[in-house]
Amino acid sequence: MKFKTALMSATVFAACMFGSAQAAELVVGFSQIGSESGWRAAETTVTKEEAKKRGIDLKFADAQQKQENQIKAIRSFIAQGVNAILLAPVVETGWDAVLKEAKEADIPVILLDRTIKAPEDLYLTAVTSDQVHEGKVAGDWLVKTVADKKCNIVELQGTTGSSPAIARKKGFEEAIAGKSNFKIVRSQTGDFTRTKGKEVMESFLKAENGGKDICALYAHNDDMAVGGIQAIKEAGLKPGKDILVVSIDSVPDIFKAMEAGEANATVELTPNMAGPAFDALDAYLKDKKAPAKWIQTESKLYTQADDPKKVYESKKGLGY
Ligand code: GZL
Repeated sequence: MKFKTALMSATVFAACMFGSAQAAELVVGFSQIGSESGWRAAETTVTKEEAKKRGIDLKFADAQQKQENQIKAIRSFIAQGVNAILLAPVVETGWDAVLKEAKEADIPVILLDRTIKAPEDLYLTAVTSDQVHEGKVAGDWLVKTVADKKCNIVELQGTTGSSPAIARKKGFEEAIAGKSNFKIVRSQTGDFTRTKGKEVMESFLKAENGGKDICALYAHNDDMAVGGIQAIKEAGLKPGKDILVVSIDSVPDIFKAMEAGEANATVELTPNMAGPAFDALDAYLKDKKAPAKWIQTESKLYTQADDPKKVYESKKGLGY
């Protein structure tokens, strides 16, 4: 009998023997990337809340943006004999070996908010948005807003090698493809953080005639956009007017910037990936029916026309 099954039976046996009628508590390991952005911190908050609501014992590990720390955490979860593992994979590649170990230990793995390049049988399902679509929505908004004027764009990319950075770039480029007046003139990673976003935007402004030649900033997340907005202001230009600002996540602070006229559009990403993940896990453990390999979350465009103050308030309690 596999180690895990034996452990589960022993737990259930103990529960029956000592009268605690409630089902054996699920133990789930969560390998989180870190806390690089407001959205990431909200995802952690919501995941812990969703686990508590369900009586799940969540073992949390913060990898501080390092894949090797995520791999170590997964190995530790396997050694502890957890019932399942949640993984928010910092980059797309390098997961096959450790996920094979989880599979051999009969521990299902669910991916949160990013995807990986690995055989699909190595994970139960992935709960993510359509990240190419997010980039396309951002690009379509800019094309509609600028119409046929010349528009030189600077791009703050997410973490190099991560699925959102690759996909959001692809989607945005699809939106401006074939439109000769739109051109990405500078593109560099800001690693999804405000600090790096500001630093890289400063270099873009210097390189582009103090920013006078820049029509728009496209940032793969709001945190880098907020950093970029700071840099634009320090360069003596008006973000949201001299340089349009479009990004992704819809964290509360981007609505504060919108209210001040300093940001123009954002594509919403829910921080609640854990709810659908735990529901899929529950169904799977009950009847071993595998869920679809992709559970897609919604993407919604917000602009200054959407009452930013009201949206900011509505975000309270949703992990922010
Ligand atoms: C996207 C997610 C990204 C967010 C960033 O699904 O992985 O990571 O857009 C976060 O804010 O750093």
